[in-house]
Amino acid sequence: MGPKPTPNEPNGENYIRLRFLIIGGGLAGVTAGIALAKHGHSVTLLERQKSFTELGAGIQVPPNCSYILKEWGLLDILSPLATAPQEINFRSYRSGDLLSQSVLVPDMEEQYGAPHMVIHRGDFLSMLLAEARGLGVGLLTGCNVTQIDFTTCSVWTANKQEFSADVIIGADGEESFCRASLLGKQDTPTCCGKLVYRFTVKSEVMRAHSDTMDLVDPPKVTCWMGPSSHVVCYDLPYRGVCNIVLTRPDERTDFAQTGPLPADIEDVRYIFKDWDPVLKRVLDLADTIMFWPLLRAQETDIWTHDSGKFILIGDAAHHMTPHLVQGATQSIEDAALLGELFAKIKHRHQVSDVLTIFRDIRQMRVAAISKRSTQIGLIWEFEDGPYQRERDRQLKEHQPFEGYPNPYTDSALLKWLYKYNIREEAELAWERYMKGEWVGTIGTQTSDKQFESAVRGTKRHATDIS
Ligand SMILES: *[C@@H]1O[C@H](CO)[C@@H](O)[C@H](O)[C@H]1NC(C)=O
Ligand SMILES: CC(=O)N[C@H]1CO[C@H](CO)[C@@H](O)[C@@H]1O
Repeated sequence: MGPKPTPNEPNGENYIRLRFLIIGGGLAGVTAGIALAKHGHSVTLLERQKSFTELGAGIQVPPNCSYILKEWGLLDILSPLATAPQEINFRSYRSGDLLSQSVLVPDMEEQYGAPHMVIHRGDFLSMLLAEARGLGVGLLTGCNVTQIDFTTCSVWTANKQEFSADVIIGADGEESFCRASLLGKQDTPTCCGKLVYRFTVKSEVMRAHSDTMDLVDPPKVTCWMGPSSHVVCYDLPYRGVCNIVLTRPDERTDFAQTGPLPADIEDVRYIFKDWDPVLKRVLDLADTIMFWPLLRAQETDIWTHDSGKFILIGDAAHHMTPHLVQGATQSIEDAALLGELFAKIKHRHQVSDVLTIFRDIRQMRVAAISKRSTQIGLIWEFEDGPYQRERDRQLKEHQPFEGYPNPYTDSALLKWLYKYNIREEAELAWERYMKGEWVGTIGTQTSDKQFESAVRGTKRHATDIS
């Protein structure tokens, strides 16, 4: 007996219910769980920690991410926990001069159909977990997957529990066991020469000082551009804390663990001693600062296994610099596209094709966004000198143009980032697939039975090219 079709279930009587196993309970895994369960699939999620946790305080949710949440009916639950900053201000690191300003309210919602928001990561994850639970996703903690059989689609945890499914999704973050297992080699990410410091200051304390008051009231995002460094600050009123993130270069690679690690506050104050007095004031208000070395995994285009039953998503598959605040958004776009594509599946043997289509679509978009994010990072972090002066002149004196250093006023970029429609993308892809025009797929030309015998003993892809 099949489950009753949900309003989100476009396949009606034809639909098949697949069993998904998601490894990793961060934003990518939990949102994938939601997207798949919404389309009637059965989902079990395995988290290795004893509880679900998100490290770091704030996260920015740009319009296209909030748009997906809106489509899932979650915007009303999210809104009271989140804040829509009025504007983003880019400032010079030394003088604090305003270089460029983008108005976010109401512009983002008017132009892109959903607001740009900021929220505490913990609140965001809790809200998503509640939704996943409500949709019947099995959420299991303390399940440290230590072995995967890609062919039989089974996994084993450190305490010898076995789970199996029709499809396995590896969503276990940057330091991904799934990726190492897929590549068949140790794949420890390495430090990429940058540190990120994070701390919070009580909003009321920020508000009590005349020099820091403006950073939280009215709500806004402030970004200082400095040499090889940048700093982002915004208030999280629901938590009553202001979130501050600082990056700076650091060549050390010998950190005992990957973070969070406690930083010496005096060191941090010293490093930023030549910066805007307002930022120095904020640093004076800090009581603890944690830091993380930024990690970089080997780039890999291999996201799928030849078995056709496994895919990597989220940070386990792709990672990017934080400059377009698209890291979490790209994970959630992964989730949304998985949901849309697996809503269309009609036969079991199409699973491997869906994963191929997913991979092809996502790799192209993620690579382009990642490249752009890295470019913007380089521009934001020019050393003092002619390039920095010219950048600041462009910001101060020029109307926005394509490639402008303030990405939030680059309408060509925003259109590409935010007008991207996952549902349309999935529709078009499915049409092409059904016409037999998706290279690397097989499913439209065969039946489940023929497919089984055709692939038995055959390697599907000689190599995994994108
Ligand atoms: C999971 O298992 C691996 C391998 O045994 C171990 O190194 C790691 O610390 C474990 N993680 C957790 C959270 O238990
Ligand atoms: C992924 C996604 O849902 N994209 C949306 C981004 O926002 C525009 C509105 O500006 C929508 O049309 C897209 O569907």
